[in-house]
Amino acid sequence: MPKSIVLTPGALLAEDRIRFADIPVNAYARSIDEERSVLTTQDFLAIWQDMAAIREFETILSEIKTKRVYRGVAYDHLGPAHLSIGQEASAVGMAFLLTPDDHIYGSHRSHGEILAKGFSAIRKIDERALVEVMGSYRDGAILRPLEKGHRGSVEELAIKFVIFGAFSELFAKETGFNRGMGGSMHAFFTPFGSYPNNAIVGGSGSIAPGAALFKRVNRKPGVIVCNIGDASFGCGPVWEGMTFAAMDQYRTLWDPALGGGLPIVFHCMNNQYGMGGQPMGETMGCRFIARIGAGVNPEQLHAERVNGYDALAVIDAFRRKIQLLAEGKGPVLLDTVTYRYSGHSPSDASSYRTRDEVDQWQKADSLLSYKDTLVRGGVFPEHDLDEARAGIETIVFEMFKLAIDPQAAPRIAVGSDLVERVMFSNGRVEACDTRQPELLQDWSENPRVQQIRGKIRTPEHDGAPVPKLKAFSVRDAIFEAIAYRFSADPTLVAFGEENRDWGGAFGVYRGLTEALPYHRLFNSPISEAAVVGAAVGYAMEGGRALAELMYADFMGRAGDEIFNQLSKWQAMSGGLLRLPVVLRISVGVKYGAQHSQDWSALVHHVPGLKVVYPVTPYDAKGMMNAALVGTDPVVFFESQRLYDMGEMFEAGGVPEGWYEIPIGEPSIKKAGTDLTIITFGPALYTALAAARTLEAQHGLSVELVDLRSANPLNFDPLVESVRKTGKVVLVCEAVERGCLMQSVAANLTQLAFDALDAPPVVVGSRNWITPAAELESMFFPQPEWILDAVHERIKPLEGYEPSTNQTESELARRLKEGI
Ligand SMILES: Cc1ncc(C[n+]2csc(CCOP(=O)(O)OP(=O)(O)O)c2C)c(N)n1
Ligand SMILES: [Mg+2]
Repeated sequence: MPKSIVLTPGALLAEDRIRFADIPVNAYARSIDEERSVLTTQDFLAIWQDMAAIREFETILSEIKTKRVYRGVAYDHLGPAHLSIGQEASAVGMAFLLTPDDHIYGSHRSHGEILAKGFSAIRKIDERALVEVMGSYRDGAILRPLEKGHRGSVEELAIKFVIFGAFSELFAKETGFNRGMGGSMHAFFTPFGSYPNNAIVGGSGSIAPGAALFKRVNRKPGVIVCNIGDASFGCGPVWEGMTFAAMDQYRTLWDPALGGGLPIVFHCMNNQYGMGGQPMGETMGCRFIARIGAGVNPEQLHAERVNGYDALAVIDAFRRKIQLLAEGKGPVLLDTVTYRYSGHSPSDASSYRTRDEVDQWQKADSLLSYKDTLVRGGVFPEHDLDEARAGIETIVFEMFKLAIDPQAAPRIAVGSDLVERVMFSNGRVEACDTRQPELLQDWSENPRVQQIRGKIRTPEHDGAPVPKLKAFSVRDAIFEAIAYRFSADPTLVAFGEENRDWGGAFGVYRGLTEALPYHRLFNSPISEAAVVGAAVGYAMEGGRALAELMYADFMGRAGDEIFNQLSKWQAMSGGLLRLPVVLRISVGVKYGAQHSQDWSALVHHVPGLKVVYPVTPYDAKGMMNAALVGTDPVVFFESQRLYDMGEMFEAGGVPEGWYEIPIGEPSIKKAGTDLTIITFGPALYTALAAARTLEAQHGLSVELVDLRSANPLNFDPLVESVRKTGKVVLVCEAVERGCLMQSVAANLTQLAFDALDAPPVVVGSRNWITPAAELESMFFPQPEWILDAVHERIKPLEGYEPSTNQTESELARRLKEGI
């Protein structure tokens, strides 16, 4: 809570009443003559053509999915096709006024939106720039097949480009916008302002606010539109995204020069259904999605419900809403009423609605009614409109044929390493923008920096171990790396719960509050999904984000954002997006079952994430430095047990200046010849204690290796160590079943089987809930567990009496019982 906003009982306990304003429903009532004052004849025609193009695009897909042929052309499309036949007016109305600087994020049903956005952008970009965009995009890979035989204008070529790029993407062709790596539900084309569409219902709800944040923080022109369905408003992350976007602080605490509230429209493509569930009347209770705005902020998100069967009504609403965003009055919620006649997907038997209902909407079809409006209004004779529609339909059909042509639009060869290459970007970027980073003070004046200056960075001082209070700690190390990066990269922002005045839940950010303006370090709502989602959106737009989850246990709250969004977008974009996001996750102790779990195994299992867990000040600083100049998403675990830990291993101490520790390189903390102990996380210190006993009392020379990284991971030093010792124990604090060490053990068995005297032994926490602080020694691996495991399963220690049961039969029993 910022001290500048004072809360008094006098004000808060006074009698009052919460008032709501009316939310307009289908209030549009402009005549065609009134529209003529803001739209040109060309505009009216463009709206018509865009709707017709989308209708034809989706009709072709519908026919080939259900009949495998369209107008005599056969094609078997294996992937999904969530069609939006019936929704064209809402897509075109949404996109019509947007410029290429305005970015749309969408859903699994967004073909119409990316086409509409592309067509709209083409009309706002001059010919030279269009040629440049198409020619440079992936070195002309999409453009080349189109140029042959094209005789029309550059604008027509660009229209073909959009349709061909979209069809190709759906059909997993190399000529797709995203090289076929995204497909129907994820396709997008950033140069025309369409950004990722999301197969996770409501997925864009938490991501798009991060994109809007990027616009504000970096003073970029344009607005963000988050196109999601009506049923998506039942998703928690969508609510979190709206809450994040509507935080008071943008207007109460941030520099007004940034522009105020986030420039985002949550745009409900309200087609009345989920798959078959009906939000209105069945699965939700709000009746109108627009009502939700009233619960979010006093402005009620400027919510409005508009007739999405009338493109002109939607355009009118967007014109007014974009103006509000420009005035800093965002965010906005727009509830656009539409209907899809097509099934949810080709397997949809429409068992949830009557034929009569569909017929009524088809009679009210937006193309028919729009045509009628234009003809009656004397804008165009019917014949001209029919001709224009036939013309665009021909182009769509031609582009379909080109996209299924294996010569013009090849698929990546089976055996290609493309997917492998796009999993990580492996880049290095010092600064994501050229402007001066904003800081409120010189670091030399910063109280935290001054405090750190007096600390001892080496394992020993004057021949004695360094007392805890004087030691340069893991907490200081992470702070130092982050503080440096804030001076280097102007786009870097950090946010999460209790990040600012509190100094981060565990004090890592103490000192940053004085140094950074609000927009570079801020408290988020308790919305883990929005914290991670916004970091993803911020990075998609070109910035670098540092997000924080207070406890690893809360990863579940941001599950989709970590497992499906942060991890996958680099690859699903075909390598076009980079996601420089560092997600700091603190692993708890002493707080029991829901606050003390090491969930590193979950993220290790998910492709597309770099995962690290440094536990010494030297490693923590060097790896945070590496993570914050890289271009990949990094999950950065930190142990609450170790924030105060000083350096114990690096004789030269922790450098004050810049250095990097490459992600993926294990560290040999102590050399030895008889036994290898590999650790991950705080188990390093447990293993060190065990190693000392093994050496002192049993004459075993122990090599101690800290993985530091879970993924990527260079196995060479591990194999080398095991080849030398022939024996290996792997220790971590995650529950033993399914932990990272099981996977490392299995790989070592593959890679060094011939050198092993015994199978690798994994010592993890018990397969239980984490018990109370007083009982933790029953749960987390203790040094004696390691000795017992060595004695029972690797090499009997002479005269040794184990104190716990680490035998194979006990392992089998536990596995059988599931505990
Ligand atoms: C998180 C998640 N839950 C469920 C699904 C399966 N699913 C796909 S589309 C859909 C309905 C979505 O309805 P809505 O948000 O209204 O969008 P529409 O399909 O109507 O465009 C469902 C349940 C999913 N893809 N993601
Ligand atoms: Mg819907």
